[in-house]
Amino acid sequence: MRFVVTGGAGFIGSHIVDSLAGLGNDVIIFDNFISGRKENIAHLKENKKIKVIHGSITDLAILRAACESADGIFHEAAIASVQQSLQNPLRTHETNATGTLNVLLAARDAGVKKIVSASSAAVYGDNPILPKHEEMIPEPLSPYAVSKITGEYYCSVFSRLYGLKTVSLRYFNVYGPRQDPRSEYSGVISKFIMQAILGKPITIYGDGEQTRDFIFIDDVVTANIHAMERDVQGIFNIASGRETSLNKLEELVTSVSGTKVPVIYEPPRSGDIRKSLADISRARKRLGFEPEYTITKGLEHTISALR
Ligand code: UD2
Repeated sequence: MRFVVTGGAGFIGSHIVDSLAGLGNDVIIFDNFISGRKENIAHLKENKKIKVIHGSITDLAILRAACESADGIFHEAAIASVQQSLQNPLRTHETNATGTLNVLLAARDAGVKKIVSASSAAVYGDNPILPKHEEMIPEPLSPYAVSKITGEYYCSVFSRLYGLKTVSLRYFNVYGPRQDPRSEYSGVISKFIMQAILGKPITIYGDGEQTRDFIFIDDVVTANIHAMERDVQGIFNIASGRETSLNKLEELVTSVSGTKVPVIYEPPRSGDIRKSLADISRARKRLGFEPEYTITKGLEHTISALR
């Protein structure tokens, strides 16, 4: 089959491309290479079934050309940062909300059968009720969260109005190889690992008792493939269903990497969510999703890749 992966050179997108390529599919990697990186897809250079289109999802004409004769689209392209959305809400809206609308329009007009689109746990906001389940009323607290819930609404409307099948996956805290640790807002696991490997102090914002539901990249890829293959539509939490505190995470990173580095506690980040845990029963039941990686196993893979 033929698939388009928007954001196909990014952290999550490039792993989806690997999986699709491994199954013998034709794949179009669609990426503007702002956060996507050539290194993430360099190993696919010789694969004749993979094509790279350098373009932005804000450009409907290039998207249309990319989506011609595609069977399905994995839509991962986004500005995936809450903090950047606070600084430039319009840019986040253009890429994440209008960009998703463009992908849906291109898909509809090209007769694409299905879109699996990346959403985020950010749509739940700081509602203290745990675990978060898909029926809860969204409480977006940032332009990023608004842009993601808007993308979800467009998906469901396109499914109702035009018969385009859509799935939105609400990712919780995804981690794994190729997650870039170098930006100020990189995922905490990639940062902790980098600091541990370099022998630098690990920084914890707040008291470290905040929790996250961390999910390893390979489990996220499996969820995407199931969402495309199965006759399902709608919204699904993609997470491990387990809560890990930042203090526990620091212990795990140092013990798995066999390093000993000082821990520095700094004031909490403004807007930081205190607790995060997903109810994954809907994904289990309807996607056949079962996370395979414990946090320890996922950390082992991520540490050896980053080394
Ligand atoms: C995650 C997503 C984000 C958005 C958001 C929705 C990632 C990387 N980001 O943000 O895109 O969907 O959820 O709520 O998955 N921390 C430290 N030290 C560090 C870095 C972080 O203590 O050096 C803390 C941080 O204050 C937070 C936790 O670690 O309490 C997780 O931070 P993060 O940036 O990895 O992800 P999060 O949950 O803010």
